[in-house]
Amino acid sequence: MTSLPTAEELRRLAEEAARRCGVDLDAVAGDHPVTSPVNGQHLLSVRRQTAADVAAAVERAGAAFRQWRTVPAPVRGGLVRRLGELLREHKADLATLVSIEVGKITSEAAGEVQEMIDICEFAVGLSRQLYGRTIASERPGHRLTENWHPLGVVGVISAFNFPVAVWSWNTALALVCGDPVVWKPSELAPLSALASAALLDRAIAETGAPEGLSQVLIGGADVGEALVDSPGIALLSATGSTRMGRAVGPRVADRFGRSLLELGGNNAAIVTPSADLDLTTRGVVFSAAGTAGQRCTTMRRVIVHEDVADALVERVAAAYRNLPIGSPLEGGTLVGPLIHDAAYKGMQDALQAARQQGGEVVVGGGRRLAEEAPDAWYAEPALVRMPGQTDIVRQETFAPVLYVLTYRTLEEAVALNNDVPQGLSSTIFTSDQAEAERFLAADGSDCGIANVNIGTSGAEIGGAFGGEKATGGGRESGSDAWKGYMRRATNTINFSGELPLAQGVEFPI
Ligand code: UN1
Repeated sequence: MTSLPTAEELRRLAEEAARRCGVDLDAVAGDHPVTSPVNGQHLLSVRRQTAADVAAAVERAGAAFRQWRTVPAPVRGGLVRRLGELLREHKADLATLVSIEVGKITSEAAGEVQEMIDICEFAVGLSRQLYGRTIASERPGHRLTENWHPLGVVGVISAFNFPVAVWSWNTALALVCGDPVVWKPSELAPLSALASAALLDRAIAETGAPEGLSQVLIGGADVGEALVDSPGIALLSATGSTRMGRAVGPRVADRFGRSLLELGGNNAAIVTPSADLDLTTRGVVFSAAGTAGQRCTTMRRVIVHEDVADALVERVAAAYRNLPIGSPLEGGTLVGPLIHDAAYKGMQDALQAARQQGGEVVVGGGRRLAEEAPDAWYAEPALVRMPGQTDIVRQETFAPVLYVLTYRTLEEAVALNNDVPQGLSSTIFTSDQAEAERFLAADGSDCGIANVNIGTSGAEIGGAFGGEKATGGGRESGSDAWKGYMRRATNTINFSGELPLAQGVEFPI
């Protein structure tokens, strides 16, 4: 493994990539520091908005809404088509920014931008398919239909771990649905956000769409809170911790706003005796150690049948021992840094708690590259055997810690899968179709995502993405998640010349 890039190298790479995407770095200069987890060093600073700026941004978006809602949806799709083209053109630039700001390895950073391109293509198709229904009316000479209309301004609060894709899921759908977007990106990844927004601004200018459709607010919790409380935000889509969602949900509900919450996960794999252990090992290691354990879909628990537990642990441990950990910008690296010191500390605290609760750390947990980069936090993914589903296992630690539990019966395994507060993603590795079906059935996994013979992470954009319980219940991305971005109007049209009342009611006057 060669050494980590210097701050100068990262700064130059980031500035060049941001400029190519259309960011005017002089115009956005300010006092909000951008630090790279790759070497833990300060790169540059950008301007920070305050709560006072939120009202103005929401107002501009509101003005754009009043125009945009009357533009035919397929025409709105033209804007998203152009955005998709620009994202394709600048895929490598955006991926570089994502790697530098949040430490994703090159392939995963490019994959994140690919998700953005994919959702744009999905949304363009959708712009001709915002279907309502025709419903049989019980009255003669009446037509009963359903129409979907633009909802209003969408607020997006996104997290560091998918600093741009989650915005694009919301934005591509919102725009074809007729809604402007006000975005508060993670304060840890402002450049990736400014670059994405610059591409959208260019698409807006080129297609003649209203300027106010896209607003970005770089800032901290005060900006997020102002967005949450803003009456001009019709839908607030927030990704982050369960603690954040618990604060946001009731505040939005209090003003009768809509919220879409994507919160914590505690995703498990059940591994049955008939599982192909080589395939299982690959699926487990990608989902547990990939993205340095910092996806909301990261696999945090393996619930393995006692007959194959030792064999699986041996395979996963062997893979963990060989994981290339280091600079995410270097080809061949599979595990980059944690986002910051607090993430590393959280991981160490979880490992200590696991040991106290009877766990045994089989491999990993140590720190790497500390001498070379004392402010960067490279951690060895940890594999921990646990005697049961103790308190620490039931919590989400946003770091690469994989707990292994054993089971005897499938009922027991499914009960363990479900017996955590969160309900995002889950999977079963098996060659037995009946076992797979039992896992997917109504009394099987209680998660929003339930897979067979793949990991818990890395979902495609075509399906609805989200989870139950403490995960927040929101669904974004594919399938019919677009309905969350529109309002439904039920229309009854009478062409009979009479006035028959429903339910046989008589009202002679
Ligand atoms: C997230 O971690 O917030 O399924 C989103 C996945 C990605 C999205 C993750 N497509 O892992």
